[in-house]
Amino acid sequence: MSDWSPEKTQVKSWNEWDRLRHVIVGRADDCHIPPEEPALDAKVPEDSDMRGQWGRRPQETIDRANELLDQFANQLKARGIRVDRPDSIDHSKPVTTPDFHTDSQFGCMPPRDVLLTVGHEILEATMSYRCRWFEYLNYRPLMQRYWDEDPNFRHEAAPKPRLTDADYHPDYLSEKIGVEKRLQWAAEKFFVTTEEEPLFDAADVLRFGRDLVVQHGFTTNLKGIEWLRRHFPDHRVHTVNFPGDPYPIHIDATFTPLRPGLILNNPQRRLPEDQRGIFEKNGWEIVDAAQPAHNAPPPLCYSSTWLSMNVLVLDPKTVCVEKSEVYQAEQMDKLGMEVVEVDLRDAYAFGGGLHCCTADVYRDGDCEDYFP
Ligand code: ABU
Repeated sequence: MSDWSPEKTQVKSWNEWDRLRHVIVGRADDCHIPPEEPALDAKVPEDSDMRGQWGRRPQETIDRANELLDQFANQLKARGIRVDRPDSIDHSKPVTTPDFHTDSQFGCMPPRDVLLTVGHEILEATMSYRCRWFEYLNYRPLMQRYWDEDPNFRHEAAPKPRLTDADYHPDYLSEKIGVEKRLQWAAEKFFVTTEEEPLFDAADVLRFGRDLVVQHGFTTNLKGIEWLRRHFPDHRVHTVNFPGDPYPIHIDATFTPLRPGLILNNPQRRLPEDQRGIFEKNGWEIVDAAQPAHNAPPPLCYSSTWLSMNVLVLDPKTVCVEKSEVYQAEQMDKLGMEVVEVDLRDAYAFGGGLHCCTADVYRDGDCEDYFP
């Protein structure tokens, strides 16, 4: 039985697949390519067109991305889903703290990176890029509204990190590391971020009711995962890593739960055998995701071609898939999902795909134990 009412604001979401009723969709407004900084540089492939560039993104690309994001928001609304949008701050402003300075910020297209909804709580992540230190401000008007309108809403913020040079391994600062070396380091769990202080991005966390599955990689360190464990004492927190990814940030183009019992896994970034225990013991199937339809990401894009599997599940039988990702759509169909096609590829460069550009506010369902 759902207690959802469109007239009443309620924050509640325990997993990635129960029926979606209320969601935030990002905006491309004033999005910038930020100047060089350690954690961001480590993510940009050595042959990428992003290397050496920074500044406000061209207006025509911002307009096109906003057109697609507005269209996606309207598709969701037409299905009866309530949609809220952030209020963009001025991303051209520098970020200066007593510990660091960077000349511009990033944007507010991927709310999933910053906001982690667990039950009645929305938690603002620490973030691990200096240019994203103030990104939560884009969402504060929404958080204030939810606070005023929902007496059960818990608005939380993780401790802001200092992000001094001690947070980053200098080994990653060379431009010519090479993919082989990066893969070796990823397999050894040697990432760009150190264990100086807790760091995590919200998009490294997947919610499975009582269990949270968290990727250890460039944007989330072990102290960040330990912080989440202490912050959510009623949850079990599981650390995972995916050795086949030379640029490991964010779990949502790697491991995608579709419904209870079924997860898509990126075939280039398979979950190691020794981390599959809870899924196997409980009869969950982990299947290889279909190949992306594209050989390369669009221009000036941080993400990989695996945004093909960065889908938004609307309910356990319905999933939004990017329109050009025909192989992914075909696989979803075979897995018994109704596919909603969404045109978003021209917005990928602004911070990701359909999962990235959204953040849950309300899904039906309660906190279940899927791994008893
Ligand atoms: N934010 C999702 C990006 C992950 C990837 O580049 O594969």
